[in-house]
Formats: sequence, structure tokens, C-alpha cells
Amino acid sequence: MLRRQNVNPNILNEPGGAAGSGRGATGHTTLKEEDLVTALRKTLGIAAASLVLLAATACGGGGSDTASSGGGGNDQITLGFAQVGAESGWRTANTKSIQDSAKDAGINLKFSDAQQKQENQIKAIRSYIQQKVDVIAFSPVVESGWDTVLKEAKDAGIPVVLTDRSVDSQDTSLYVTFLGSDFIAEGKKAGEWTVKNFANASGEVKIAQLEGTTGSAPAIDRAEGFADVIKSDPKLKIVASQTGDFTRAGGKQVTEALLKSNPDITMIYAHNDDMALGAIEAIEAAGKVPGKDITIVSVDAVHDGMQALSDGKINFIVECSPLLGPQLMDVVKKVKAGESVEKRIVTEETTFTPEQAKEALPSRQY
Ligand code: GYE
Repeated sequence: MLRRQNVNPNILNEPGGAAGSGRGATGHTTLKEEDLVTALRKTLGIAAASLVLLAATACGGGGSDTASSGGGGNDQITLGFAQVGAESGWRTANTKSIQDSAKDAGINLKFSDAQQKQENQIKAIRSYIQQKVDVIAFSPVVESGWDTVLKEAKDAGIPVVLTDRSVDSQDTSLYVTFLGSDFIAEGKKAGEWTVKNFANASGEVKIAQLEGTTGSAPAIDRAEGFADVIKSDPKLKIVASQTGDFTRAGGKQVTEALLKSNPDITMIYAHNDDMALGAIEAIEAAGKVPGKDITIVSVDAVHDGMQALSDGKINFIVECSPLLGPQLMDVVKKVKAGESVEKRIVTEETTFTPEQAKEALPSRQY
């Protein structure tokens, strides 16, 4: 709870000018200049050769960006993005949003997929530091263990933007901003629906929770927000809680085992749609009716989740938007230009009942 309170907006100073990341140009220019000098020396003599060289350098060779105050043609921003993986429909939509909006914004995107492994993300970030990208952005797979690599980026003068998921670092100067959803609020919305839906239920409501990736911000916060709200009604009990790693296969597997250990379960709260979709498969395979025999609530509102909701197999979905790309590109441009950005940018989202899902489905972008 102490981790990510809203922090006051802070002012950013762009570390190192465009010349600091001067990819490529200098080496090539030097070679050509040497050839030119040798050739000219032979024909015109030393003095004339030096004059030609001086003129060539002044006309936009290496190092001219600072003189032209960023107005040159080779000022394209390079963004290194270390993605979590491709574990869910949400992630696929998020990746597409980032790739499409980088293209639209004319930003050179270096993209890597960490396959849900923190060590892969750390490697990717280190390689972006080595390549001297202008800005690094990433969705931290888990919350902890980032201080060392974030310090390395800071020492190299490369600003870091957190998207989607946050880190638990105490030193908030290690990143510029965190752009993404309020996962505690999402858990609370799921909890509020649950409290209302079972307000008149007689007897215990047995809830099984399908957790997201262990140690990830959305898994921690969606559990916290939900628990916080449902504690107001003592008949709502979480009787089982296990990780399905945000995947369909994980959700299915956990639910199969769950239906054996707790066959009388009333409701499943899944931290994302993909796990809920896996749970639906397991429930149907066990001869039960998802959405009726077992109530299902999940988070995301990706296309397949919304379809299941409008088919009555899921009962309620809390939206979590993956379309972070355009906002990220705006932030990257501002950071590069030395402008100030908010320390926390919260994504706006809603919730869906089956009727609302039916209405919204045709115009959904993901
Ligand atoms: O809810 C889940 C994905 O970090 C918000 O990660 C994201 C979560 C999303 O795998 O589907």
C-alpha cells in the first residue's frame, strides 16, 4: 500500500543532448573526410584541402545537431521497449498499440519480448543502455528487483518510463513516470459488483481467485482491492487462491484442480480474461455451466472476454485498457524535449455487464 501513492508532478531535465546519442554518423564521416583530404592533398596542396574539409564539416556533418538546435533531419527519437511477453489477449493488444503508435509518431522503436522472465527484461534494458537509445520504456513483469538496472540507466543519462506495471523501488527518481491503470481500483470494482450481486444470497459464497503472475503489480493490487471491498460482507469467503500466470492454459489447469478440491465453489474471480476463458473450458469439461452454476468475474475486457460476457459465460468484467501506445509516445517526445511530465498518468476505464458488452463489442478496438 505504501508503494505507489500518487506523487507530485516533477520537472525533468533531459540528460545529454542529441549529440550524446550520436549514432553512427561520426565514424563514417571521418573515413570519408580522410579519403577526401588525401585526394585533395595530392591535387591542390595542404591549405586548399583543409579549407574544403572545414566547409564540409560546417555544412551538417557529425556534431551539427547542437548548433542547429535540434532542427536537423536526423533527430529521430529511438525508444527501447522491453515488453513482458505475449501471455494474454491484453498483451497482444498492448504490443500492437505500442508498435502502431511508434510508427505514427515517427519514433524508431526497438522492441523485445521477455517471455515473462525478469532476467530477459533486464538483459534487454542493458542492451538498450549499450545502444544509447534516447528513452527506455518497459512493463516490469514483477514489482521488485529493478533498482540496479534502473540505476545503470540513470547513470547513462537515459530516462526510463514505466508503462502498464510499476516497480516497488523506493527511489522514484529512477524513472520519469508510470503510465498505466490503477489496479487496486480495478480489484475494488470487481469486489463492489460481487458484494451487490450476492447481497441477498443465503449462506456462504465460496470464491476462488485465479491470480495473475506472482509478484506482478496487477496480481498484487487486484487481489488487494478485491479483498478490501468484500470484507464488508462476512458471507463472502475466498476459499482458494492460486496463480494461473495470466494465461488461458494456466487458468484452465488451476480450475480443473479446483473443481476437484472445491466442487461446490460459487464464484471465480480471475485477475484477467484469459484465465477466465481457461476456467470456462474447465467448467464446461466438468459438465457445469459457466456464468450460471459458477459466477465468473474478470478483468481486462479484451475481445474474447467480452464475447464470453455477452454469451453469458462471464458475468462481469472490469476494463483495463491496453491501448497505452499513443500516450507513451507523447510522454517519450516530451521527455526527449526536456519538458515536464506527470509522475503518475492513470488510464481511464469502465466496467461491463453482459448487456453493455453486447452493445460495446462491435466498436471495440481489441
Ligand atoms: O491484465 C493481463 C496481462 O499488466 C495489466 O497483464 C496487465 C495485465 C493484464 O497479461 O491480461
